[in-house]
Amino acid sequence: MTKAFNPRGKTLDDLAAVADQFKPQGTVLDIQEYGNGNVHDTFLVTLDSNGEKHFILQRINTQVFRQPELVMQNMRTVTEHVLTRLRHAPVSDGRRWEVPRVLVTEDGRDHWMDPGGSFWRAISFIDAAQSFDTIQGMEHAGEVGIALGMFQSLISNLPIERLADTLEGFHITPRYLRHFDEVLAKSGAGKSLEVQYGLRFVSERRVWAHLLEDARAQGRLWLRPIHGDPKVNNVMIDTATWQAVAMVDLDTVKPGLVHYDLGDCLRSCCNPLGEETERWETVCFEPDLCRAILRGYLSLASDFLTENDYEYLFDSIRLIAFELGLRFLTDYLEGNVYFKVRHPEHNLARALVQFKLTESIESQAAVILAIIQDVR
Ligand code: GN1
Ligand code: MG
Repeated sequence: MTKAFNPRGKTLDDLAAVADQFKPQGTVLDIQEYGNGNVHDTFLVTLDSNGEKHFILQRINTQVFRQPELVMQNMRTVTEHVLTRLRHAPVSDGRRWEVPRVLVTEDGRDHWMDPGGSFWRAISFIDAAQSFDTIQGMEHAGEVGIALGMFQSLISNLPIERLADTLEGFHITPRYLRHFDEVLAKSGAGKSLEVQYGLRFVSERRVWAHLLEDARAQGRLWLRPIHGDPKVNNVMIDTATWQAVAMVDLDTVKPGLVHYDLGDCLRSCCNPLGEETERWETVCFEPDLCRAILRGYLSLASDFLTENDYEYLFDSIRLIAFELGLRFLTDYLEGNVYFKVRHPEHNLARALVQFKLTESIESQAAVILAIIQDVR
């Protein structure tokens, strides 16, 4: 996971000075860029310490999260809620379950603004655990499902009024469609064959793409606290037991439909080639992985799911894959203003992966629906 050091305009000394704001229990030995996040800049800080040897340092992308203070507020609300709950009722099967903690500055603040106006925060590191960018097999899939079920069930009694909406429109597919139309109207002529395929793909599904929001408007589905980004590499796996031990990346914890979470988790995990593959033509959705994830998930989530929730499960898998493809394609057409890219065509390639995955989900609808029936 750790990549070669790339300070993004900051020297190691600059970053160490930022890290020092968060009262590390020891001297900073090393700072490396960490993980594959598409939005923030993330670093792993290593300390010379007898206590915790690592923590995560992040520069928040304030172009995406316009009110980063609210992101931190939500994160504190959620972690405190979960820790209190776990103190009163520890996880029943004795599994290790951890919650990333927000680290504070000398004066007790949950972030630090550098003189250039960048918003920095620090989060504890989940030790003796690792995450993977692609699914490693059936057992891993089952553990990812358990992690999502555990996370949602631990926050299921947190009133949504206590969570701010930190990213308006997040996972509201009709809003992404509207934005796509605006961007398309402004973009020039001369579209490559891949872009034409993408445009056709979107236009053939736009009426259907309203269905989750319609169900919400009709009162068939309702808002609950959700993770918002439960993709495969946000689940930490214990390196000794191979059990899931934590869900990280709590930026998008906010009120939403649990369907966004489940759809996102399944579109991420059931694509064994991963969302960054260059072999987009061969991307497919693996139903056996879907079964393993749903089994793990429902072992904890079946208590709070309703009949209507089940009714929209298949569509949510299809929809979130489609939606992410739409978001990547829009960003490509807009000039890569949202997701970080390594080359100009990166977001187009990512969009094609999600569209191929959507096609694979559609062509296996009967199989996936049967699995949903089966695991209930
Ligand atoms: C973004 O930054 P990262 O990798 O945690 C995005 C998710 C996407 C994901 C796709 C706030 O998450 O919605 O599913 O990329 N987060 C935001 O990899 O837009
Ligand atoms: Mg994220």
